[in-house]
Amino acid sequence: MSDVRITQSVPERMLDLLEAEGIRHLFGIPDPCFVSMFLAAEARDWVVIAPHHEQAGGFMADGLWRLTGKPAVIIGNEGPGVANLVPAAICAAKEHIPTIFIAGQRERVFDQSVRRGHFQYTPQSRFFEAAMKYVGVIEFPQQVDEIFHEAFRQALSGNPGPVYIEYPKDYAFVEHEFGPILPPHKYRLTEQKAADSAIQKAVDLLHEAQQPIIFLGAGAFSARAGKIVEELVKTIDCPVVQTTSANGALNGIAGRVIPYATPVANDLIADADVVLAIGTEIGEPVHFGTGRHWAVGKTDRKWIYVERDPVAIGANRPIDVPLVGDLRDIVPQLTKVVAEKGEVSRMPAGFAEKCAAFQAELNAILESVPTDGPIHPALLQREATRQIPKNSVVVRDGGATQFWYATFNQQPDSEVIWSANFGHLGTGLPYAIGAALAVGDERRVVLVTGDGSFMFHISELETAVRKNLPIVCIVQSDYAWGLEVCVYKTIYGDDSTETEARFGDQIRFDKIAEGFGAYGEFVEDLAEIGPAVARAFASGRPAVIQVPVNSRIHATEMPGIEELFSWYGEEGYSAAPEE
Ligand SMILES: Cc1ncc(C[n+]2csc(CCOP(=O)(O)OP(=O)(O)O)c2C)c(N)n1
Repeated sequence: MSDVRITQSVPERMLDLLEAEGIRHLFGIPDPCFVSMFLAAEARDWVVIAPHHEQAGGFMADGLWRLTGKPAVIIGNEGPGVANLVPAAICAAKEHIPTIFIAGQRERVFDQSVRRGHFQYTPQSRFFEAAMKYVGVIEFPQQVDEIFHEAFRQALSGNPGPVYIEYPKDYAFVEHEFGPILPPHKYRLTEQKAADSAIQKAVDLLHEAQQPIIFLGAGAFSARAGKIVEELVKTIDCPVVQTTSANGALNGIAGRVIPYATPVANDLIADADVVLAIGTEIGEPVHFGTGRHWAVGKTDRKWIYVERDPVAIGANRPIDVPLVGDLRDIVPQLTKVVAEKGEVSRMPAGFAEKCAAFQAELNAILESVPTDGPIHPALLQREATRQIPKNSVVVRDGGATQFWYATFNQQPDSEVIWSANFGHLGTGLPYAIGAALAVGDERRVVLVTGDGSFMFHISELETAVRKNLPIVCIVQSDYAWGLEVCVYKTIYGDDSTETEARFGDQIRFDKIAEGFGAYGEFVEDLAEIGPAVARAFASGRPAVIQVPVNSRIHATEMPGIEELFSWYGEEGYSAAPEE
């Protein structure tokens, strides 16, 4: 090993260690622990982004990861700033996001202090222990490298997840003599192929199958593995059923990809005798691969599972061929061996016609809904999403709104992100900011959100304005926690009191947007939705289009709500463990 020694400040060292992992963004609010780090980052041409709430900053880091496949960093100020990070930590853990949380802390002398009542001091690392894959507290400068290396090792090995590093103010301006900066492959696993024998077994199964399908989840999306998965799909020549968190991961193989829980996907699953699952937990929203749609047709179908975490194998359902490792390495392995076996087309007859028939059914619904009175949510989604440029990133947030978007979206050629595992409302605008930082001027970012969710972090509109991120926000406004209105009505009937589920109907998001320096429009006329959304894109600024909708229909006629209810019932959990 090189014995080069580098004398540098601890914050500079932390930046070097982050840079070694390809990180060039810092989310966080400045404070004495971090001001020197922020200045040093800017001097290196990093992008420093101060959110208005640390929790939102954590969500921004999440959005950046999903669109780049590189971990991102959120910083919290000693005491309350760190406390505000806890919800983002829990969400990142559930969503498997390897965000690096760096927490400022008061000087180490307070740790063992007998006297009580130190301002902004609390032994804060313990609050993160349950959520984090690793909690590392820097006691001395000479530990900085090993703690950062362990953090990246843990965050990015197995199933990704968040880590916490605490850094005391003692070292904000201290210099230390460090060794050379190591590249990631020297301190963590950066490549993980599956055993050749397992690949062979999987390929044999695929080769013998009558109707194989690929079942694709979020892992393929955030691993940015679209192109290599497309190669595999073309080589096996089979259809893909994708979960809602893989939407848009594949965009070069039109006509082969279908969302889970649609009639076409249900038929495919019923006929499938081999499932190749990639980048999915096979969790509750997909009925653990055993309940509901999986309980129909060839239920003795074989499962091949590409998964990084060895202890996930067999946990949710029995697996015939586990392929343990990084899907970015395993997918090309599979493609190569499948290709060597020779091509056999496995696209089911009539697949394209079935997809077209399903689309025609949805179009017929759109033609049949009322066009007078308050705007029908399906028509809002049709009119607004028609304006979304191809190859955009769409962020979903809200409850009922998400069902309307998912069913009536007219721009299938978008990557879609949302908090699909945790269902954490308020992630939308921050995710959109992270996504916009990732895609830069190349692509547009659109937020489709319910109004309640939008208000969690509405102040981040100012962040979008400050950072010139022209995110277009389409707010489906029912002036209520719509999905909760649905719950009240389902349990207590149509005339029930919906205690605290409704807001005042005077809220004007367009004016709030203008107040932050963004573009805003309030649209009550169906014919004006499209032009207003087009003007929002053309403004080149962050923009908010608020469309009040028929609040009764919004909350009571959601398409696909039975899928959500099915997760909790007989078709979900209780059907899971046995084959
Ligand atoms: C942080 C958080 N708080 C509460 C909930 C429970 N919840 C799920 S949907 C929903 C209503 C969402 O309302 P809104 O954002 O207005 O969207 P809509 O349902 O009207 O489309 C609530 C409160 C949640 N998922 N996340």
